Amino acid sequence: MASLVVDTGAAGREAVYEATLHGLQADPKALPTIWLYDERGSRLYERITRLPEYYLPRSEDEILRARAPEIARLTQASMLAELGAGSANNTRLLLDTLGAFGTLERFVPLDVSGQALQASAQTIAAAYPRIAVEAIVGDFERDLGLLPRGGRRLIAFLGSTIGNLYPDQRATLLTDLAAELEPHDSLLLGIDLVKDAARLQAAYNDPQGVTEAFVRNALTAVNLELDATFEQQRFAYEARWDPEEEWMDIGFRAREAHTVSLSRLGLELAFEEAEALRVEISSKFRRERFEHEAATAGLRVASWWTDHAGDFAVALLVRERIAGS
Ligand code: AVJ
Repeated sequence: MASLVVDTGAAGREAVYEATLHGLQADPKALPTIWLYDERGSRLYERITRLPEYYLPRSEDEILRARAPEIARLTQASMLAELGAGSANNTRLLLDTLGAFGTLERFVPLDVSGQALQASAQTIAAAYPRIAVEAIVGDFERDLGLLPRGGRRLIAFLGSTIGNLYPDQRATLLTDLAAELEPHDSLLLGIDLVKDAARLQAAYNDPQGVTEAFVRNALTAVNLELDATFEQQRFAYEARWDPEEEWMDIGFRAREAHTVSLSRLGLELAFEEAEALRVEISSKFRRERFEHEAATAGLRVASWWTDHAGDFAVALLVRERIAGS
């Protein structure tokens, strides 16, 4: 049986509204990325993962398939915690291998979406009767302290979700993770790598328009929950590679000057013609810089694996031992 251990749902929504108010008043205007992942958004993201242009999940899968036995041997994990678990697709690969290796006792998925989490936790619990499944509804930027302690823990944060965070948020998360890690714990990160701009651009501009529908759904979700008046036809979808920041900048441009109201936030929002509304960034990484960032946070990259094409990396990190302690 899967059990729902903690539900931070209600408090979480207030934080989302606060962040939304904040983001929409910033320059450039931005909607928190979390609006992408309501039930419909999660289904659309599932479709994205099957698009030929969207290489990320297949590259990560190739790496995990090749390296799962090594990961099991190196970590000897008794607990697998997965941050932003979503539908937990790649997780099964880890569960299979860690389970067969014989050390694994519990699986702790943490996700903001209670519905998606409940469903996947139940499926996993049914498929792995010897593993205890303890789901946590929570936000990985706030709720790391809710992860159970003890044993050898492997905390997985896959799918390059870390790329959605701004550099300062990423530094905070890595520092928090370093603080959370006990000496025998480890962290498994999936990270997308910098590559040819045309391929990156194509991965977020599929001709079927699935990605556009996914990003547009954020406006629909905000309209529904915050009594907002975003009109789809007044915004053009835009996903472009920013070579300075080395991230995909994903969102909209206002087709004309107009005002949007968000009643529940008490906000009237004026857009100029061609003004941007960002919905997410998707940062791409380089090994050396990433290792430096990790070190600054108190983490050491113990292993770094890529797919055959060098598109994507999976990194295994441990807490950096501080000299003298
Ligand atoms: C789920 C964060 C990995 O950044 O590539 C896919 C989300 N957005 N297409 C990404 C996404 C548009 C995705 N992550």
